[in-house]
Amino acid sequence: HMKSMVLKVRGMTCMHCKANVEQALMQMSGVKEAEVHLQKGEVSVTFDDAVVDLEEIREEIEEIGYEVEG
Ligand code: 9UX
Repeated sequence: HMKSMVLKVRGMTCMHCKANVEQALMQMSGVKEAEVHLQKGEVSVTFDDAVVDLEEIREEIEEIGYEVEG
């Protein structure tokens, strides 16, 4: 079923960072929504947990150069 999470992510400082993270996540199968809030250093993601899991989402964010907290 659909699940929404907010991740704390370090290193997102400009509009390109925002677009990079949102586009990388939106390209993953199972991800329905991804939105970066730069000032808060947060990524909101909505995904189908039958298709993709949080660990894969974390790995994708780290792969493109940002650091997921926790
Ligand atoms: Mo902006 Mo983000 O120049 O990694 S793309 S800082």
